[in-house]
Amino acid sequence: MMMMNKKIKWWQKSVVYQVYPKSFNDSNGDGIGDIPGIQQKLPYLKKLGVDVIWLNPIYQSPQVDNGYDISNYRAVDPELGTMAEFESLLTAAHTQGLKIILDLVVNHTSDQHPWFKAAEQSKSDPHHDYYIWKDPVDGHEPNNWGSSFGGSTWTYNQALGQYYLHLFAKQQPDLNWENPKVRQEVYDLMRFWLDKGIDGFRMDVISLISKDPKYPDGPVIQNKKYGSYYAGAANGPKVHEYLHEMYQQVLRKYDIMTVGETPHTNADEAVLYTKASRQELNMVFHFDHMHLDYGKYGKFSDNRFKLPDLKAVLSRWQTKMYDHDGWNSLYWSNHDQARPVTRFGNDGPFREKSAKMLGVVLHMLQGTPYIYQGEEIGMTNADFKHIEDYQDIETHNIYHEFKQKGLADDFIMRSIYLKSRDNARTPMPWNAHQNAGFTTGQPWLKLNPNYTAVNVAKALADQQSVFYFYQRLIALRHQYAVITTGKYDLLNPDDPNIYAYTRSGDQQTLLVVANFSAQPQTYQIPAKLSFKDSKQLLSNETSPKQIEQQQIALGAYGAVIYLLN
Ligand code: TEU
Ligand code: CA
Repeated sequence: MMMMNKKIKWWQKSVVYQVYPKSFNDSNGDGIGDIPGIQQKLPYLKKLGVDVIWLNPIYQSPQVDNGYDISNYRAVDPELGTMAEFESLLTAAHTQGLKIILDLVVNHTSDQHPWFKAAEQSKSDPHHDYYIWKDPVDGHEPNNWGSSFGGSTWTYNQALGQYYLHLFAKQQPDLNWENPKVRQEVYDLMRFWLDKGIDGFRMDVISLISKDPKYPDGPVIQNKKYGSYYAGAANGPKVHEYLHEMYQQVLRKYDIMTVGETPHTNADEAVLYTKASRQELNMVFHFDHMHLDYGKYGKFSDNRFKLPDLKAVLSRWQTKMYDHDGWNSLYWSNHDQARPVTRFGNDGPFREKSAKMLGVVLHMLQGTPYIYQGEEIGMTNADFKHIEDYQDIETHNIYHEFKQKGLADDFIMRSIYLKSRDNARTPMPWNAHQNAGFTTGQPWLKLNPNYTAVNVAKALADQQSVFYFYQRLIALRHQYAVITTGKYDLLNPDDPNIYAYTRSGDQQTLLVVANFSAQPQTYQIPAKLSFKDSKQLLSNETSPKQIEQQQIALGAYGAVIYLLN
């Protein structure tokens, strides 16, 4: 209803492809993916049919957190290329009809950023107040907050006699958004990139930029040494004021898209970020479906999600955004998450089939879909046997934390296999040759050992591959307006195996039915759903699935999309 009498924005009709530059394609044999490497692969992305490319941080960085620790916002990291190479990539992308959005990481900088270097020199340096410093309380940290990567969020500076705040690693000090000079610095650097012609930003942990001035202790969950910082840092008192100011001063002047990464934000809060009339962001990434398999130690667990919970989460967001003129971003994974076939599908005998099924479920929802590199060929988690094979700071920290707790090695390595961010970061397998065609040198992170079976060359040579199925899903979105504008209705909240929903527009209704189990299932279409004809638009089954007597029979991980009239 909301959408129909409104002009649809380009980013509402777009599909985004996320490129993790370090792991995409290495053009110069140093083992690290780079910007010219991305440019070489633009025809591949064009063939897939996506509209927008999101690049993880490409800025100068000591790489403590793979580019999320920035030491110069106006320079390209030499490992990834030069500014001239970035400009060439942007021009080439635009020439081919692809847009590029960059990652904006402004909750924190690197501790090697000149602002922080100056801030550490003295309390009277004007840059001191660019960061968040607190005096000790009774000789201790000002509160109990624990950092996302383990340990306290506070690090003591002996010379100054003060603690500084870092919600992530200690090399990632948080910026003080209360200081208007900091905000102006941020707006300036945004203009620097927007004036080069980029098409928008993905904003890292933007829900965390405004801290509760009381810095209250956070709740301590079972088995944790530190309290959570979320209560005092997520969706803080001024976050909407800051984003509206950013909109007024910067965003509204450009035809761009913005997507905020917003940990610890529920659907009600997301309306405040994305409702068009509030003039903040276009959409946000929430984590509700990513939390369904958390366990007693948080993210690192060997739990598996339950389908009714997944349906409840996705349905809540679909309805909330539709009813309140917000907009969804849709994703199964990204550079911080496990591979979807392993996590939500079946990476054994039904790898390709379940990858396609997951594609159906996500791509027929309302919102802007994001495809994380490798998802379009059904990449799986990397089963590394040794902790030394992992590179990620979060993985190493959790390994030591779990060891100290005395947890069993089996559980530690299994939860790392299931959840490590490196699952998503293994280099892109382009072919079955040495180093999967990713590099002629030594890859910075090991390849997924299954690259001879799961790679791009193989997918491109097989008309039945996940790649061509994703290509069809993207084409459907471009063809049928109902996928962008239709109203969403969940048909079967409690069914533990099947996810069935409709998208209804003025003229057309889509029916999507997907089997999340390895057993055949029959879905009974509810009587209230009346239609004269049904046309199958796409299925991952080999033979077409007819609707007979209001029933649809699906094989293991089968999925089907019908157009009902
Ligand atoms: O991630 C923010 C975030 O919420 C993380 O805590 C995320 O939940 C975690 O990585 C999951 O294990 C963003 C970036 O996407 C991530 O790569 C960065 O490390 C982080 O911010 C700090 O910039
Ligand atoms: Ca390189």
